[in-house]
Amino acid sequence: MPFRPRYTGLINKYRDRLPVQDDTRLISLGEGNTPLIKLNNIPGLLGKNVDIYVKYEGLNPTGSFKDRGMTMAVTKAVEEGSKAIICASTGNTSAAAAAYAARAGITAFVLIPEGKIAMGKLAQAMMHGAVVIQIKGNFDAGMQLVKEVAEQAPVTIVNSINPFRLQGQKTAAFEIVEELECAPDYHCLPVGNAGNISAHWMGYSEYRDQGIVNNSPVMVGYQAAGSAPFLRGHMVDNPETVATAIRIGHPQSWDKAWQVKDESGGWFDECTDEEILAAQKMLARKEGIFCEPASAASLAGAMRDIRGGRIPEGVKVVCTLTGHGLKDPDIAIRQSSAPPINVEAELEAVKAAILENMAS
Ligand code: AN7
Repeated sequence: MPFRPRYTGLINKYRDRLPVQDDTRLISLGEGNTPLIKLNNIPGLLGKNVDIYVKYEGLNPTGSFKDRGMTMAVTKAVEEGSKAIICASTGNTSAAAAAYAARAGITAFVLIPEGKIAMGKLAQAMMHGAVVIQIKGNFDAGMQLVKEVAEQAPVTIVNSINPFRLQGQKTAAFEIVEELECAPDYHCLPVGNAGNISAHWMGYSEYRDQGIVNNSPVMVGYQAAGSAPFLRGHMVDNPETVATAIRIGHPQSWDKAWQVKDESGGWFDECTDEEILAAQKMLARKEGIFCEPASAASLAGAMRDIRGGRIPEGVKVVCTLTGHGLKDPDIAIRQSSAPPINVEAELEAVKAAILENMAS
């Protein structure tokens, strides 16, 4: 047969490694199976001999890695008879919760910080029919409220404190190992609540402990400088960053993430907003890959550590690009160096614009 079985999502692919039964009704949108793209141009620009791969999680159904966790969380919520889910979110979790709830035919309540989530994410939550509750406070305040309200109302929390979320998200590590036929030497991620870095480490550890591979990566987490509790060593009360997805001062997976750092021999570091935006732009212009600002923190940090030698030459580095660039069109347009050229709809004017702008 020239045909392969249709890909039907990560729970079906990894069902023997996930907490589901044979007869569990799967709530899936075909998430996972995202490309691992080897960068062609950036290593040369750094003047270093390293293999950098990006795991393009922006190509999940709702445009971020959250879908990996949400397919599991909503599948289990429905299995347990829940009729409503709830989350606090900087945007991507709310988009994923809204979509998977729609798919399942249940209600999603999402608490978001007013004025601080990217336009694409708000559009998604609204379009999928979630009940969007904007609070006059940040993600951390929303998270606290969600925990309190879930004790008094029949709603299932689908933030990453829901253990099924991390189970789903660990499959990204499986995919990387399968493609590289080994674990990478270094794996760099942006860190907000630190759920994703913890989930990746679970996945890598599982494959290593079961002898599927004999190595596991050094895990490196990068935070935005204005929202960097792991660098400060304590919670941060008024986090700020252009990368609104990781504008989080009270990470929910605090202990887990420190354990990941220790067990993997890794580290945390911080990137300024300028470094994050520069990396986002470099990836878009030199490699043709568009990620959102938070995602670019992984590459911004990795590039700095490769230049400085903390990540040595001759190694394989994977950077997770957690969300798609289209999530946040405002930031992209605002920092674009080449605004559109306005001309009359005439041949001479278009020709002149082309000749003036030919790369020499
Ligand atoms: C693009 O949507 O917390 O360290 O509420 O959207 O696992 O929290 C988003 C987090 C990185 C950080 N990149 O991941 C939310 C939310 C993007 C993100 C992170 C987020 P964690």
